Amino acid sequence: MISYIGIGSNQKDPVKQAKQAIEALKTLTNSELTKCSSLYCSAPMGPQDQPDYINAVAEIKTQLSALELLDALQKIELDQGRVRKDNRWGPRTLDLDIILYDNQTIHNNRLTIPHYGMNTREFVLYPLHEIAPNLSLPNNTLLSQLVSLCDKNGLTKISDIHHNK
Ligand code: ROI
Repeated sequence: MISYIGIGSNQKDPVKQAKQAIEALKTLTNSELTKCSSLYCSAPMGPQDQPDYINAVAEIKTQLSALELLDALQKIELDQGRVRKDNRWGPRTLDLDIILYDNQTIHNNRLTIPHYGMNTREFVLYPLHEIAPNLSLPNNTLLSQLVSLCDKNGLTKISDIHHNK
């Protein structure tokens, strides 16, 4: 299966968190990291009294089921100091979301795939489009169509030159 993972952080050196998450994704069992977008800086969606976010999207090829993948991603979040509390819209050290899994639509108590917010979130659509320009969603919507309808809202690509890597 091909799956796309959204990466987000706005705490404790977000660039470092995002890079560390990408390294962790490379070590997922029965999986292979096949592509990764640039890192992007985005304005917070939700309460504005929190720092800007660093966002990216990774493509992985995996034999894990969607729920096994979710478990593995939540373990990475915890390893990187994620504290799950009442902060649904608040700052986080690391958020890893399954954006898409194969061409599947999944609804259960732990997962909604495609990710419910992806169609309107510039910090998901633009990085995803960078690595998968010809993608279509399970309902046959073209990603490029969603991107063309989505305001960038100040989203900027971070040039790695400034982050000595
Ligand atoms: N805002 C931005 N820009 N990026 C995120 O990854 C992000 N994640 C969240 C909320 C709080 C909705 N806002 C975000 O979970």
